Amino acid sequence: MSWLANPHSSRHVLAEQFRLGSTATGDLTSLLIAIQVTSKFIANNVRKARLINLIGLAGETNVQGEEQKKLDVLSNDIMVNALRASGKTAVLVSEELDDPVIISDPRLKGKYCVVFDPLDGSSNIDAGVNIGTIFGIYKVRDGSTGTVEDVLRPGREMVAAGYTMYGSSANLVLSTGNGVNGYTLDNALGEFILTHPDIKIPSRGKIYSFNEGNSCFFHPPVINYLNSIKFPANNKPYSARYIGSMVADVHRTLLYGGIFGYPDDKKSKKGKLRLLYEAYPMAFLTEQAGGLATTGRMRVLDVEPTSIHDRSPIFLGSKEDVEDVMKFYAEYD
Ligand code: AFP
Repeated sequence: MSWLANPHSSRHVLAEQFRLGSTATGDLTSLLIAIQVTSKFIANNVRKARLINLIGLAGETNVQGEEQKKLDVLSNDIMVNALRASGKTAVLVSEELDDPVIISDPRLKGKYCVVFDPLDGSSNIDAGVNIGTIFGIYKVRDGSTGTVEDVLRPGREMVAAGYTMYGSSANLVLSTGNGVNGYTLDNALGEFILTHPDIKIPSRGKIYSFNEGNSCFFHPPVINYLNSIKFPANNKPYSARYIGSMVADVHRTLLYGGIFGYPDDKKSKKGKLRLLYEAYPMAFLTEQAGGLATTGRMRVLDVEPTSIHDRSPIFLGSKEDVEDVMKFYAEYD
């Protein structure tokens, strides 16, 4: 098995770093190791949540107007504290915080910016459904001391992106721009083991993943696309799978192929999902795995953000499936 030759993910991350070029200093590796530690911490809390009374609301509302769960708040604190303490970051953006965190202490300031959703899919927590942490990493612009402008940049400028899914096991899926690797947390060793090297999405899948409960709001290209895969000429309709937890829906799409979509519609003018810390990292991983990610009209990674909590429509997955949905959009332009 491939992981026997290269058993520890931190060692694998180091190997990735060497491929980034001679100017690499190891800072990105250190930052990725800090993120791995936060994932272990959060995974541990998710597993024990019911037992240590972490299920339920924290009594606050986040910037999206959503009620925060205790685990959301705790996961956010873990991420902010660990990333600040890593000494490798300059700017942090979290789904749970209205404003970016600017690291001002010169002893802690680094050259990377991390955008993250500490616990995505948290409405599923109480039901024990898979949830996850999503993150994307930018390097501060040349000459910048670390401002919000360093993260108001298209996703194509990210230097790394990934997620950790907390399910029957904790799975870390990561790209530093050289393909995508998947790691599984071995609880006995306390290490993420490389179990899914060089993930590639099949060029076409058989599964679609949309919240069709919103169908009455969908625009014609989406309705027509969905009809084309549910009532196909060849009588082989796609299967529907929708968990409502982006990390889990994207994880399945990366491994099995098919398409995940959360479009804009008559009710949600820009869709629901957040650009910086949901759409960009997942689009980055999808492209690195050989798939595509589009808003319907343009590449997700080319969208220019205007604020840190921007939303964006997204369709991602197998290349041919995403091209199909783009054709339906092209008919309406
Ligand atoms: P929560 O964190 O509020 O559960 O939202 C999860 C999420 O942002 C994303 O993970 C899902 O793909 C999407 O929302 C599901 O949204 P719907 O419930 O509208 O289908």
